[in-house]
Amino acid sequence: MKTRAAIAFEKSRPLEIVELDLEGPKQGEVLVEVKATGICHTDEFTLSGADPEGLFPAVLGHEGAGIVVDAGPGVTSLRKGDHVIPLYTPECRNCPSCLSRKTNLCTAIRATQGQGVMPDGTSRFSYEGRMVHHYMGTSTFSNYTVLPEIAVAKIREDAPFDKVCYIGCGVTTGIGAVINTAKVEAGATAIVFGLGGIGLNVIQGLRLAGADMIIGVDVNDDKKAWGERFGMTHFVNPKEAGGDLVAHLVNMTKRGADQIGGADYTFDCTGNVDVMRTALEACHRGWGQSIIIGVAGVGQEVRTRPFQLVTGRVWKGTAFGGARGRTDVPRIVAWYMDGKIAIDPMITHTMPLERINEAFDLMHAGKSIRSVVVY
Ligand code: NAD
Ligand code: AHE
Ligand code: ZN
Repeated sequence: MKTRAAIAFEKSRPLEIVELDLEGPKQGEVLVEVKATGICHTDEFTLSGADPEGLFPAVLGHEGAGIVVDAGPGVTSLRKGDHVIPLYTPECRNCPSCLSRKTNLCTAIRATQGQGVMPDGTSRFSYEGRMVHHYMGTSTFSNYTVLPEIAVAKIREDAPFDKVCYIGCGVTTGIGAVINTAKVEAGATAIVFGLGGIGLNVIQGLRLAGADMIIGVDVNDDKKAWGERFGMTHFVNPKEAGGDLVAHLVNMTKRGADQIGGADYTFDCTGNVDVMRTALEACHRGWGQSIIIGVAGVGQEVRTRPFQLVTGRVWKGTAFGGARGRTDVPRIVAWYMDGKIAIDPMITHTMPLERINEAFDLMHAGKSIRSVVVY
């Protein structure tokens, strides 16, 4: 069949809207009509050429929602008409990682996913006879996409596609980082670095968990009002921290008889390795945990004095907020439908596929929180 899609032919070039050839679903796969897709900073990261796993040409996009329109042989848990969210972190419930109950990082199809192909080693996408890569196993910048059954969460039918697509990455990552990875407790003190599409969801997760002090840090002053809307209690622009951001944040979080400062939890939502270091060092000695969410480009490495860890600070990372997609995503959709979490105000722009490059321009200019393409 033919499908309208935005292709990344090469790094750092605008996406091109073309008619692609798409093969139907094979064993264990489903064909999904994507109704809407968000544009996450990670799409930009890969398009920029910074992603060590980046492959071109590719159909990017990993934050979608849509409807199953066909199922290949052997598919048992989905059928035509099901409303779904594609999962870049699948949940096979059978691999050693799924069975460990210690991680959400299912390994069933991770190798082929990283090679831009389906689990049988081939791509379903082609253009003018040339193979086009899948991306993160989802490729939601195509109106139709093929997905392995284990990489699809079935959701309720009354959930609006143009909003719940954001649960396919940003919402789940931010809230999950708080609840699943950090396991933040009521009364905690937290610092969130980077108040974009992920950071604001960390903030709403912290409010949900009952954190007392929620400090937001961003180089863009416009983000102060955004953070406050979702529960941020204090804002810091690093430029106004007197040259030593760690000392400034530690000072702000001083409490107790010994007046030792530092947050119980910090979250990097920037992907900047210097910010990651600041986030770790702004943690409370003895127990503070710093969670890395941002993804850093090829060749980038984190650094700190080992003494920071010797004195009890903990460095952790999280992918997809530690969520097990087929189990957790339908629950997060229900939280949204019940009004427990906000999504609508964070979707600042919607556009047709033809204007998808504007979403990247808005992101670069710091003018959007989330842009969503509606097919
Ligand atoms: P975004 O562009 O919407 O937001 C980034 C924010 O960081 C912006 O507000 C920007 O002003 C701010 N910022 C940039 N440099 C800063 C600095 N030095 N100090 C403070 N603030 C700074 O991006 P997003 O969609 O929120 O994504 C954030 C990061 O999370 C990206 O690296 C993305 O790739 C990553 N991500 C990771 C996961 C995961 O599963 N681990 C999931 C989604 C996104
Ligand atoms: N491919 C990159 C890393 C990119 C990355 O870390 N991706 C996150 C999701 S970001 C979603 O917006 C992730 O899930 N990572 C775990 C995994 O298995 O990919 C690189 O550095 O090679
Ligand atoms: Zn993402």
